[in-house]
Amino acid sequence: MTLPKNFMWGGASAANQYEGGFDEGGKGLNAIDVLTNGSATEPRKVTWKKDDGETGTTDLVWGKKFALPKRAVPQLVDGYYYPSHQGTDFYHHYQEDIKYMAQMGFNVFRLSLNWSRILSNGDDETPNQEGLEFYDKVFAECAKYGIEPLVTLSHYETPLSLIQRFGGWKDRHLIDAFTHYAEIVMKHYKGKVRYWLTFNEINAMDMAPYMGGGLIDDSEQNRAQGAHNQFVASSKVVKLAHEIDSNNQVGMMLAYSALYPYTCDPADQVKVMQAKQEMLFYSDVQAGGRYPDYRLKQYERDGVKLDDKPEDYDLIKNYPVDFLSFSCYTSNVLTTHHKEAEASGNVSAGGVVNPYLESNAWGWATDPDVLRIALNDLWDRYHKPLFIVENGLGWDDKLEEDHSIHDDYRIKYLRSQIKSMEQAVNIDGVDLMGYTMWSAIDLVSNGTGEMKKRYGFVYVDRDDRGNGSLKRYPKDSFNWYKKVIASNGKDL
Ligand code: BGP
Repeated sequence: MTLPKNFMWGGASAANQYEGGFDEGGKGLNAIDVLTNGSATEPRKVTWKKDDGETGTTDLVWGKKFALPKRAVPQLVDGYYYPSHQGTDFYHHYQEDIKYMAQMGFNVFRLSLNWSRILSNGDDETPNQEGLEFYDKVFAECAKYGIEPLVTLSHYETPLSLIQRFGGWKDRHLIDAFTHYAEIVMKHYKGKVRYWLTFNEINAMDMAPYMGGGLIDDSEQNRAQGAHNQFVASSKVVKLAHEIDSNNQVGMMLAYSALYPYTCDPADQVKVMQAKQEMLFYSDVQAGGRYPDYRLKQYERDGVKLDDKPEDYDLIKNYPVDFLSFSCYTSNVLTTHHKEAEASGNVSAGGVVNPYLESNAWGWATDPDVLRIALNDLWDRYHKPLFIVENGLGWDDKLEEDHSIHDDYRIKYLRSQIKSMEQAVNIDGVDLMGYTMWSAIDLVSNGTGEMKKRYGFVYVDRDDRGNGSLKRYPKDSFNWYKKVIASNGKDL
């Protein structure tokens, strides 16, 4: 099977995991710059200070309650290792890296702009010229090879100053700050960038609100307000983008995971239904243009009161996103029969395990049908063009003495994923714009801050503590992907 002629093939990245140069070129700090490294068993931590000088850390675990102690403000604290400070140094390697992407045949490269590189406090009146120039150079390099940039405006990179002064996205000030930032970059990069994403994995506001919204207290009230403010900001940016350049297309970005009931007990099905509502609330608003009833009822039950304005809802209705992008790595299993699952050996630290699938060392299962399921689900619900902007396999790759990396497991994984995506397009008729594998080049893991959870087609010599030459070495998957792109998905 092949894909439509204009299909976009490429890879993805995020500034906070990839760029490094955290204090170079006038960049201010962002949320992730004060996040320590963790591991498969040890959580990452946000470091903070109080005004009386006391310092401390708070664990950040996806899906778990997160709140800093009273009067604690996220800040750098001596003695901790912060992986984002170096990333894998795209800041100094962008020419080499984009050349590798061109060699694989990419026609799209997903990257995020580091908001605090452009506006160091997030809401400064005038932009940092050096910051703008860095991305000018990056986009010029992309243009040289005919690679279209797909730009995420905010990939967990809320400027730290906005967190310190406003408590993150729970404050409506961030709507104005974000719109101001978007206007600056959309005007500056007009003609160079056409594809934009507003917030990476916007439903992170529920699962990891510090990541998604710079929230330092994830009460339901704050998460609801943070989501609302991002919806309004996103619609304002869609409006603005179309006014600035009619060629602009703006997408939302959702973290999607297929959800399966462990048993055929209807109670398990209801559990899946509710978890799906939680996930799709964000796309129901951003693609559907209105708050879904299940969420309004929930707010009513829980006494959540939004700080909103009537015009917010007009914006949400009139400026939905042009397309819907999503990340999808795996599927998850839910059940009300936990004991049964445990007795059958189908429970691990990460939850219920799918006995039909194999997993990597971090417990992420390889599901050969997940993309077809995801694509059909989203297409049926919204009928908007779709874009897979993250899909990939984290592995502790080994660099051999001759500098080769034999990542046949990654090739096997990607083969199954691409097959599944092609079935959705060719058998089911889904409108899919493109596919950007996570990640083009190795970078720091978001969840653990580790370097050894590698995803790239190109290996970067750097370890979990930042030691290494930062030299790049193409893996076996590099040549495999090149062949896939050259045959437009036929030669798997
Ligand atoms: C998504 C993020 C990415 C990326 C990916 C892999 O949630 O958008 O930033 O890191 O997951 O996750 P991890 O790095 O935790 O393996």
